[in-house]
Formats: sequence, C-alpha cells, structure tokens
Amino acid sequence: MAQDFQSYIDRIKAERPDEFVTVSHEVDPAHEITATIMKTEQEARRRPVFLFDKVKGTDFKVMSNLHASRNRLAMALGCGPREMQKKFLHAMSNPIPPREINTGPCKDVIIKGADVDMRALPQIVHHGDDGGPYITAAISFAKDPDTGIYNCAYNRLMITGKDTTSIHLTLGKHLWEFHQVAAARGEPLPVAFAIGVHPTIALGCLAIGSIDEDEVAIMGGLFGEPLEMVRCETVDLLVPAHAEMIIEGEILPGATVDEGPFGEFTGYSLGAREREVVKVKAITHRKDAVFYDMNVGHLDHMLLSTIPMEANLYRAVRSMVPSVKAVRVPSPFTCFVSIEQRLKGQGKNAIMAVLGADLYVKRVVIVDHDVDIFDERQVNWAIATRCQPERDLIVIGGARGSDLDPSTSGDDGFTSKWGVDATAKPLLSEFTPRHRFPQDVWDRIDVDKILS
Ligand SMILES: Cc1cc2nc3c(=O)[nH]c(=O)nc-3n(C[C@H](O)[C@H](O)[C@H](O)COP(=O)(O)O)c2cc1C
Ligand SMILES: [Mn+2]
Repeated sequence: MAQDFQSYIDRIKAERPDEFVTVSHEVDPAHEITATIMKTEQEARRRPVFLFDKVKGTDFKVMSNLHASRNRLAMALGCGPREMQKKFLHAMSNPIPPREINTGPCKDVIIKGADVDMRALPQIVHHGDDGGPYITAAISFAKDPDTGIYNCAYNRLMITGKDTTSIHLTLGKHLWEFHQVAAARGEPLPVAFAIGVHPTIALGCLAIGSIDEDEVAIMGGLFGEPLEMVRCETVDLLVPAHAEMIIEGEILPGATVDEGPFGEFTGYSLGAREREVVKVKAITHRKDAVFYDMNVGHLDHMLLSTIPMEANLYRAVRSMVPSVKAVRVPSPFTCFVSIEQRLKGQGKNAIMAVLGADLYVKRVVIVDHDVDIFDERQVNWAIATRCQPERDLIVIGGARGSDLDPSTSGDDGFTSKWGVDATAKPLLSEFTPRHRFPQDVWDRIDVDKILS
C-alpha cells in the first residue's frame, strides 16, 4: 500500500471529488484557515478536505480537515467504517516492525543548524484566544531512554522562536515519562516530528496501551507491511520516509517557556502554563511539501482520536467482561459501553476496566445490550430507569486525568472519576419488561398498504 500522503489525497480527488475544496485566494494564517473550515461546516453542513493554495507569509500550501470524516478514514485503512475497530484491534495484536531504507522523499530538502527558520513555516493561529502560532499536526517519534522502544503521539507545538517551540506533554503520558527520565539525568530527549502523513500513520500513533507497546509497529500492522523509515540528520531516530515534512530536535532538560492558552478538544481555550522547550536542529521536507494543519478542537481532531481509544477500551472491557457488545467515546472524557450481562456484577467490572485503561476517561456509563449506545436518548433512558444512584454510582477520588480538563483547573488533571452502572438489576432477564407488541400482530400489519 502507498504510504505517502499525496497518493492518498489523489485518491480522494479521484474517488470523492465533492470532498476536496481548493481555496485559491490568499488567506491569512491568523484565524482565517480555521474559521473557513468551521463556517463551511456550520453553514453548508459540509466537511471537505481543504487545500489553501496561498497563505500569507509562507511558500507552503496548507491542507486541513482531512480526518473529519469516518468514511475518509475507513478508505485509508482499506475497510468499511464499521470495520475500523476490528482492523485496529488486529493491528494492535499483530504489530509489524518497521523497515529502515536509505533515503526517502522527506529528505528532498534538508535545512540544518543556522538555516533552520520556524518562521518560514505557516504561522497558523487557530482560535481567538490562542497564545501564538501553533503546529497542530506534529506526530512525535521518540525512544524510551532505558528500553529504546519507540513512542509516538501528537503533541501541540507553539512556535516561540527561529529554532524553538514549546511542547505540550500531557502529564503522566509516555513522552512526558521519557522526558522525566532523561531530564533527571540532565540529558535532552531526542525527538522528531512528522507532519503530513498517511492517515494510517496518524491513527497508529494514537494507539493507547502500555508504554512498552510500540506505535510504529502498530502502524505497520495497520498497513499490513513494515512502515518505511529513514534515519534523521541530527538525532538518532527513525522517521516515516514518505512524510511531507520532518522536524528534528530535542526536548531540553530543565527549560520551560510560557505556552498557551490554546483552543482545545475540550471546547475550551485553556492550558496556559510554563511548558517544556524543543530546540529544533533540522527541518527536512519533500520538494513539493504541503503543510498539514490539524483543524484542532473539531472533528478533524476528534474522529481521529476516538477510533484508537475505542479499540483499546473494547480490548480492556473484553478482558474483564467477554460478552461486551460495543464501546463508544461520544465526547471528551466520556465512555459508553454496552454489555450482555450474564452474571450479577459484570456492570461494575466493566466500569473498573474502562477507568483502568485510559488516562483521559473520567465518566463511564455501562448499559445492557438492548440499549443502543450510539443514541444518547437511549443511554439517558437507561440511566433514568435502571439506576439507583446510591447503589449504582461509583466515584473514585484523587486520580489522574487530563490536564486539559477545565474542571481540574489549578490542579493540572488531578481529578475524581465516576462510573454509572445503568444495567438492569439483578439482570435484564429478571427486570420489569419493556412494553412491546405480540409478534403476530406486528407481523401482519402492512404499513405500505395503509399508507397507499
Ligand atoms: C490533533 C491531536 C493533538 C494532540 N495534542 C496533544 C498534546 O499537545 N499533548 C499531548 O500530550 N497529547 C496530545 N494529543 C493526544 C495524544 O497524542 C494521545 O493521547 C496519544 O495517544 C498519547 O500517546 P501515548 O499513549 O503513547 O502517551 C493530541 C491528539 C491529537 C489527535
Ligand atoms: Mn505510547
């Protein structure tokens, strides 16, 4: 399968021409890119991929909103939208290690040392209150300082100088842990960022699991072949050979800079704080590189992250409750699960599995398999009619969640978490029956005839 970004874009242009919009007039990277995408979504109810041909202050074209459609993501994975979770789980349990190749298109242009200028990149300001221009589609590649196992994640980078950015490391996540270990030794942590990648790489980097699970090999599992990687110019790391652009650098030990606020996936503008600093050592890119801008805080960002999150949560619940039916992450910090409860207590076990499997989940609701978790009215109905809060609500205090949860403001993600067991007690089969119709009556009513 082609592992580059452009050939995937060519497929969208050929197979889904209505989903590709080129903006040929000049746009201001301050707010206009994000506002154009969101106004199109709100007024025309469309979520195409956007290519901004002329962006003030830079030679790079900017592309955005690629991931704002489940169908487009499914196309990247070569499956239907309903098969994505299965495909993701298969890749997690069948990872394929990468293959190093000598060189690749991401090395067409190599800019090093004093020639590095982050100001030559698009200086995109997304929302009104943002603290500065941000790179929102940077996928970090770094190695565990002890084990050498790779870790990948998206990390927001605020451009702070000619060769510096800040980096947001969610407290307690894997890259933050690598940095803690390196910084305690007084060492910088080498890191490289890929910008503009095939959506399979974007999905793979968001896999949730142990720090010892290598996201690069999950990307291979998703491609069904090893990810082709090349060696960086200035740091000892491998990066995707076919990326549009690579930024090489290191996270400095002990240095911080003011960062944020930033309009985030929570729907809030927040997170202003002192954060770690990246010293940029090289930028390499394709000769015709398109700069990808994640339309952060909206569907481009949200749809992408929920697929890997849901796969991991399904895996976790299934290890505890084999008869799990479906898992969904409908909104930030929230998870809905349906199970076929065969034994008393499995609803509570499902709560424990979910809260133990993902740092970000703060609220989980478990329902029986007759409730469609893709319909929030049904979930609310189950909470209202099958729950006794005194008995069915679990609250865990003093846990770790997202430092971007505004309700933990001042406490940086130190949070309580809750689970709602909205399954029927003791079991659905013994619960008050739902109203229904005798099957023979239902079958003999001919709606077409009545309406004709
Ligand atoms: C567009 C986008 C931006 C993100 N920005 C950040 C960020 O700035 N900092 C961060 O720690 N996680 C960010 N995340 C979430 C992480 O990439 C995600 O939780 C990842 O799985 C963490 O990797 P880990 O589990 O290997 O630690 C972002 C995710 C997306 C999709
Ligand atoms: Mn990881």
